[in-house]
Amino acid sequence: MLTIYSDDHRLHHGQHELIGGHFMPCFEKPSRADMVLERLRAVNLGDVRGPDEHGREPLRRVHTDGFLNFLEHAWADWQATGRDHDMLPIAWPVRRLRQVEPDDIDGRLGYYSLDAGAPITAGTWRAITASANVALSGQAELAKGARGVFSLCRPPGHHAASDYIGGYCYLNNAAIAAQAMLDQGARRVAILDVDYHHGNGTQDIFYDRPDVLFTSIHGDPRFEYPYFLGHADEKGQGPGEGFNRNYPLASGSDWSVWGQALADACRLIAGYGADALVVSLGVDTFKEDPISQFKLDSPDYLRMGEVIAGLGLQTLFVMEGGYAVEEIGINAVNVLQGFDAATPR
Ligand code: OKP
Ligand code: ZN
Repeated sequence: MLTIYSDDHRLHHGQHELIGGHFMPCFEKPSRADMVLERLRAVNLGDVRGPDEHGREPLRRVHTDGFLNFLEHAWADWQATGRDHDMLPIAWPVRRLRQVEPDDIDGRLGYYSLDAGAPITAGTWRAITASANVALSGQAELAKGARGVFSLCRPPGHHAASDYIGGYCYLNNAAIAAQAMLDQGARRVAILDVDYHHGNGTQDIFYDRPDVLFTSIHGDPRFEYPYFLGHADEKGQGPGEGFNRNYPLASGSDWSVWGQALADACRLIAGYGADALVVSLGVDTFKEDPISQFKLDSPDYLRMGEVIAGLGLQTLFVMEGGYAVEEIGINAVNVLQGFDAATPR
């Protein structure tokens, strides 16, 4: 399987995140991508190439202009106030507050954020646009006929919606790639989000649309981040009703439970008649992940890839989470190897 990867991910390296009231070193760090790349090379999965530049248009198909302009200039606006440490928001427009973009940079940061989990740094814009280009270049390979492609995106994207960042995510790489497929002639695209956390951003972007089926298996939001989306009764709205499906699972879920949710999601995807599949590939479902509560083991990721391959769809794997850095390479690449092994050639 071909991998698309850019070294520019390194330009984004946040210092701290808030966990349980403490500032801790960011779990979402450059070594995550390094470990995946190292494993790809160790097992000779296939070629690795850099992304092509796809420009702003495919980003505008998913994100608002106000949001993109904010992200592009956020660091300069922050520096102009005399600060050169990471940007983190301090106030959010919650219930009954005005949903109006302020002028002040701290106000705008809160306006365009879900949480304080996505620091903006000097290199963030370049890293996140490179990450989106990695997804779009993978999509372009699928358009040329590839059966499966791996977009080794970093930073991840699935918590980012059309107009907010959060949870280590800025641009929604998977949504941008799915939208590009539709814009290039696909009629229906399915998204399978296997990251431990609910893909609230992706769900929100496509919630009222029938041309994207969003399915997600994740920690139950009653007990787990992102807390405010990802329940089983979220089925889509308007023309999108019936095209959203969540599988919130209990803490401690292992493959015996998780694999059943996967089988059911695949049943829905198969019945949907998709032209292509995007997998939001987080491996923070691993039993030793430092911020997650599922119990998948490394061999389970091989099975995950095999089951996904059984759909017989052209598939773009887009890297999302996974914070057990020592095993992130083995687990992510196991999915790709399982997929390749189960694909007739
Ligand atoms: C990003 B992705 C841990 C705090 C959680 C945000 C997690 C973002 C995960 N108790 N903070 O979905 O892997
Ligand atoms: Zn996650």
